[in-house]
Amino acid sequence: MKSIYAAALAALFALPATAHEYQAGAITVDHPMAFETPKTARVGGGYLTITNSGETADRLVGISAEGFDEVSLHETTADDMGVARMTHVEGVHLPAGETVMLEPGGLHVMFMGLDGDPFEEDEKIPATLIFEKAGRLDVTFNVESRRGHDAGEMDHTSNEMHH
Ligand SMILES: [Cu+2]
Repeated sequence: MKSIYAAALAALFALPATAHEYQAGAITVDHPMAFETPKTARVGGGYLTITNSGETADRLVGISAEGFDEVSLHETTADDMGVARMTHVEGVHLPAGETVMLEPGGLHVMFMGLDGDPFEEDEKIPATLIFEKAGRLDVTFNVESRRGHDAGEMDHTSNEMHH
């Protein structure tokens, strides 16, 4: 088992410099990030991984960040025709002992009101996540380049909003 442990440890230290995590009670938030957006984008998506290592379920009930018209929780779903739509969600259920990903094509944070001020690579976006039980947690979303990511993530650069 020792070699597996060593490999895991090596992998840990091999994480890119952009990896970062935050903790509040039983909740760990890993690597909040957003992709850079085109200059004309009005909205930008935010992504993160939430692990609830507690014995009871929790819930992400909101997010706030200064400098935006609105920041909310969204989910992208495909309708019967395969057309992607974004809908506002009231909260994200965080079952005990489980990890929930907010990622492109699924649950995500939507930063609205970017008009004229796009997300740029290496920009940092301070935000506060609000959990029902764990309370408030200040995090920083790191803006990353789209290079190396496929077009499947492009839905958040669209100027179209579907509700
Ligand atoms: Cu959205």
